[in-house]
Amino acid sequence: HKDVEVSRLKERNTLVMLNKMLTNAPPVRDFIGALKSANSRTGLPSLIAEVKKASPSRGVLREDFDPVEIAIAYEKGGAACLSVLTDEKYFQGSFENLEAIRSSGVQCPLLCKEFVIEAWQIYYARVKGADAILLIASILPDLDIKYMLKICKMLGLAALVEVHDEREMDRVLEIKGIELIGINNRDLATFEVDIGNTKKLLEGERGQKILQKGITVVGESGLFTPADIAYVQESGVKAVLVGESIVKHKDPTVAITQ
Ligand code: IGP
Repeated sequence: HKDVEVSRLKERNTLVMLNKMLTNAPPVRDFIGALKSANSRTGLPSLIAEVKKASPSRGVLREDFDPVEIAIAYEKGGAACLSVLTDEKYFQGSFENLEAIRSSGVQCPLLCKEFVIEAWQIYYARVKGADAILLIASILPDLDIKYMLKICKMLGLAALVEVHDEREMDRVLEIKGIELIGINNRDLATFEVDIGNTKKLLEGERGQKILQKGITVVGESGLFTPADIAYVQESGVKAVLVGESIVKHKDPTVAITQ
């Protein structure tokens, strides 16, 4: 009983502390707005370019990884927004990277890529300069997603709600207030990639429902060539999230413009 009491107090202290830090947090930029305007300007899916050092399935992607340098190169290449891995355990990312990119003068809105399971992580992301946060449906019960969407709203952050299969898509389509859905082509449990997944989840009634609700859809993972992008665009996505293929390129600016 005492342990529970102590951990509650600790959590309360953390939130009080984070609340104080919020007064010094930089202003939030419009993540979804940036995606929409790039898409309507070019007629192509807008790009969320990912600052990713390593992944559990591919190991280290770039030996000379410098997060700020890569972020600047992405912006120069025309990315609408950036995604910054902050997870340390699997992706060798960090909140320091997020903070460094935010204070480097890069203007693109930033998505914090973290495995969020507790509310304080969202506050923390905001404090470190995020404009949007990832919520992964496969690791969050509906009730948590609803609760976390409220927190995002309160903080002014956009939420990218990520799904991988029909069941998860149907779950999140029942939740009110979702504006941005990511369809992951990679199965986080097996690392298997199928870029046809985006299309599959947008077919038929589901696609209609998403359109009606005015939700912006992002096609995520496993996209390497212009043909891959064209393929997911056909299924109706307004944005794509790309990591490996551009972070590995000698010059990430060139990688984007190709
Ligand atoms: C980028 P890729 O295949 O272009 O490097 O994928 C991005 O979609 C991927 O990193 C990702 C991810 C995630 C990472 C999608 N959802 C959830 C960590 C957690």
